[in-house]
Amino acid sequence: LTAQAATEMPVIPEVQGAVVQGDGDDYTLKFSIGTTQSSAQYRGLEYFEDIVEKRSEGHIQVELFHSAQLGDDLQAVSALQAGTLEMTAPSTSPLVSMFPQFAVFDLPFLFPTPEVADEVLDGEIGDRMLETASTNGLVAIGWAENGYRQLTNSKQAVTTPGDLGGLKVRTMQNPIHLDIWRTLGANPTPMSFAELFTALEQGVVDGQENPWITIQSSKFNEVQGYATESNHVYTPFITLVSERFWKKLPDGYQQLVTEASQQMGDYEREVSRSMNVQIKQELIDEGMKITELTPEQVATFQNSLAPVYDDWREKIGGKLIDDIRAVS
Ligand code: EAX
Repeated sequence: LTAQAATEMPVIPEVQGAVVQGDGDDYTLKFSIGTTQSSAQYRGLEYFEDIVEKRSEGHIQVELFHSAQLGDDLQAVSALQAGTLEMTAPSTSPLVSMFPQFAVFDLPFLFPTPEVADEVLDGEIGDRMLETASTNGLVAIGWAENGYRQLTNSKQAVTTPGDLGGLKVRTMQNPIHLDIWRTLGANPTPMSFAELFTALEQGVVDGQENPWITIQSSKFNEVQGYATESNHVYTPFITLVSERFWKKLPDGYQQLVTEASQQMGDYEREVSRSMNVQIKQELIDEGMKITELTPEQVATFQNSLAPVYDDWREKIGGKLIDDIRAVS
């Protein structure tokens, strides 16, 4: 399966662009993420490494870390602020406590298609958000895709909110996600992604929600027999740099890192979309019971979540939501 997956995957593109002259100094750029080495995200990082090392002629050495080796999402962000880690790319959701506007991405069923998400993130709204997030020791330079989230659990097939009664669901550390699962009747517990496999394995929680790629690459399917293709939230990844590191970089290298992060984002989205389809099929082949919701069943979830949407619309501000809606 792995060999087959590799042949169908968008290949890593040739590095484009001229060599960039720095200031003669050498730099080490440690880039850490929470997902594993077999994630679409990690493939994106490999491309980033390739671009930055080639175009700086090795003056910037990129070191990649996966599986939260250097800390979970929030710890990695703190490390950027402290200047002990140069780059990370978390989901936007755990960062809502720092950047309240990111909450908009956690609204249920906001993005009808990935292309709409691309248009919003790569357009004026996304640019504005990168600016807003470039504070407190962080420089935000680009977007990539975590993707549409699907519910998994160890107990039973879930096709209606009624099936969720009392189910212990891990959520990201984010108040909207907590509200979503509470409103649907589940019993949500926020925790970092780094703790999740163990919590599922030990039955601390019965279920979780993440895109298909993460479900497989983090081996959640080994401890979760059921999945529901709910597509309830589309989560972006945001690419962040330590401001302390950024200030040391000559302008040309800042430009190079920014371009590389954008190229990484474009490539990673392609890989993610291709893997997503393939991996869903692999999970089915491996015996996971996946329920595909009918449009009517999706509507039932949407209707149940209308109060969450309305409540957070007020807190987030209707203008931003309307601007995003106008894109789709
Ligand atoms: O960033 O916490 C989560 O479930 C995220 O989807 C995961 O960390 C990937």
